Amino acid sequence: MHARFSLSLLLGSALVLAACSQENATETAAPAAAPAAMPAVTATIGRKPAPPGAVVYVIAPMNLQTLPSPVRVVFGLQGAGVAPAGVDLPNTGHHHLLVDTTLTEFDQPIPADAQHIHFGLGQTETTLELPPGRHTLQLVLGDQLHVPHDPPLISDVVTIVVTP
Ligand SMILES: [Cu+2]
Repeated sequence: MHARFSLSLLLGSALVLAACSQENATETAAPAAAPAAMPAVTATIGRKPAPPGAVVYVIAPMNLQTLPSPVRVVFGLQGAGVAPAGVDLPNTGHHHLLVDTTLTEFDQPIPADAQHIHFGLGQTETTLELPPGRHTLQLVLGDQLHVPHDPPLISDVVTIVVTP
């Protein structure tokens, strides 16, 4: 039910109406009518609860390391599992690597661009081509819809210097 409902949200409100019970459909169509029962659209997208004690961290490179490009980045995750994007399993997610940026919006899908790299196949490492200079790396886990967990599972920032 949850997966079907979430997928339907991507496909449009018409499918939400078809997929959900009459009660939910009514609230989705008119969230202002029942603000206490279902706090608006954000809650219908929702955020997966983070498994208590779960930690995401950068295994390599080390903070303040100086190294040449390409840079091999290894993702660490404890207390939660890796699942491919689109797979709705409790206590799982897939990695996202933030390069020279950070995340400020946790209630919506993580952007997908050169600075927000998704590993939707469940990868746990990557190799980055980076220009010489100082760079920051940070990992954040996202759920099957690329939305951070609640609270977000986000790593410490790793700062590196790439040599010419
Ligand atoms: Cu993603």
